[in-house]
Amino acid sequence: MKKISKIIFCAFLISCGGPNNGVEKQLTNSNLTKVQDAEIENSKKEWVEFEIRAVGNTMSDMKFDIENIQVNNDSWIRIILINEGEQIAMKHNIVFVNYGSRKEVATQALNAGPNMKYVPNNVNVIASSDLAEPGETVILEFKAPKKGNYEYVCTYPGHSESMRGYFIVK
Ligand SMILES: [Cu+2]
Repeated sequence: MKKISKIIFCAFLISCGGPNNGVEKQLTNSNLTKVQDAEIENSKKEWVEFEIRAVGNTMSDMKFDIENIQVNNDSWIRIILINEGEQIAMKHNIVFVNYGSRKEVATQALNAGPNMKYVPNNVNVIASSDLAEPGETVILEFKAPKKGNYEYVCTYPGHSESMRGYFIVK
């Protein structure tokens, strides 16, 4: 157990470009190759990043500040969701769903509840973030689905009608 945790820790240091004087020696060759392969694989990905702010402090003025996103179908998407809300009811997530399934997913989210972070098991869900408390930032990374039209929505109870946007994969 001790050895495994050491290897994981070393891999973490290397992948972060942190101080690694001598730690390579503690990695087996195959582990080192895996780390390098992962880095090469990662550098080949075409990442597109969006900073989306959840703004507003009431049920009537809360919204995402970006309501339209377009990406190419081979891209990897990084969503940085910044919750600028200050009120306790301003808990937000961002859930990407198939076009037309927003209401269905949001309704099921009520039953999914806090243990499932208000994200139901539904085939229409493509990717979903953690819940961001007021003032928090969460990051969601996923590979673009096939070309087509999609939507995104905050599935926290009562938010799905005003907190939403369109996601287009070209
Ligand atoms: Cu919300």
